[in-house]
Amino acid sequence: MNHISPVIYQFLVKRLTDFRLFPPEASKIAPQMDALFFFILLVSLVGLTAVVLLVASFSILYNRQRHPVAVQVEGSTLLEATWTIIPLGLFLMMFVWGALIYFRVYTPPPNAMNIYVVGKQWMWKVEHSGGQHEINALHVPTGRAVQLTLISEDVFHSFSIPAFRVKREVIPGRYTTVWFEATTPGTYHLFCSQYCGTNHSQMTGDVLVMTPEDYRKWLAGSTSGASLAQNGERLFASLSCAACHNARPDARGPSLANVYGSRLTLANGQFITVDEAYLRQAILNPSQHVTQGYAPIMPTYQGQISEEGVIALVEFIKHLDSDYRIQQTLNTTDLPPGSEEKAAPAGQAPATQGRVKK
Ligand code: HEC
Ligand SMILES: [Cu+2]
Repeated sequence: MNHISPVIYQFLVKRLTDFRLFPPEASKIAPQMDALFFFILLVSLVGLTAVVLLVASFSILYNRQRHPVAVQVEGSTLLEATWTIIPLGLFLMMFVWGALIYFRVYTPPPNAMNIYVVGKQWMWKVEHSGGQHEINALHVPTGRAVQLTLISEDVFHSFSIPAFRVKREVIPGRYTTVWFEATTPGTYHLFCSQYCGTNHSQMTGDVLVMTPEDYRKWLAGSTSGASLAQNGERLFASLSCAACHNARPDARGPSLANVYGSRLTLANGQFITVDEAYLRQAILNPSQHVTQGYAPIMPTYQGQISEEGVIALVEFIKHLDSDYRIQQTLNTTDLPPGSEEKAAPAGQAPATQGRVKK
């Protein structure tokens, strides 16, 4: 080994000792995903071997020296049925198996803990609901379903954690979600897996999987003081949302308490279940879906709030379970002139037109 350069030698040693054909399996879905992968790989290899062997042996058995005159074979129903039905069965198996895993991957369990991820050229910004921020890092506990709500601030990205067998497009203007349950503490790679500009290859990070106790300690030690919902409450006040959403009987906008998860009737008669994506749309593009019983007077906030600001507002509205909270917010907001005399006595029933509770 003396005759190769020490740099190359070191490089080779490092590459070969760290070399893995496969990322570790660190999530609940990973072994299931791999089982399907290896099944497909096995079927492909068996198929490939059969084809190569047949081509090779036929070219020897039926070459021109042995068979100077070609014999026409008119067909065999049994043979044709066999090579149609067996592959069809195998492919249908792959399809059904794949579909089952697909539905599992894209349907987060209802009790999943939510973490927001904002992608931008060229970094990942992570927001925990406790207000912890991270850049190019994601801390998660083991044994708990974690849902990621992803959005891009600029171009298309793709969020990928190979050790979890998880990958999802990160799109500007729309929330996408993915979920996983980490099983093994450790540090894993996080990649942007879609070419997104010059420094795409640097859009990487670490996923730090911790035991629940360590995770709790990390959360406590990394808080910035205000939770996402509290930041949202501040924005709600400073953007004067409460001028209309103040839960008074004569309010111009609907009460937002408990709106998350409820079913709204829209002006066009459609029903819609309010989730994060709907709240985001309602703030940035209010004329798209107008709630029944209200005039389309809400201004758009497109371009005025960053994606992180929208996330904070969405979290605030998600956690809003009583009108009391908004009225508190209201007291800290400068009301437009003339709205004071509209103040309703405390305890007044909130405006809940057009809303059906789930
Ligand atoms: C000028 C009054 C006005 C202001 C200011 C206003 N809204 Fe609205 N908002 C409305 C009205 C009216 C509706 C119902 C009609 C519709 O859907 O557009 C509404 C609907 C919504 C909805 C959909 C939920 C539902 O029950 O219909 C959300 C979420 C929302 N607003 C959030 C906000 C936030 C956050 C702000 C501040 C950034 C804000 N609004 C500022 C008037 C307002
Ligand atoms: Cu990217």
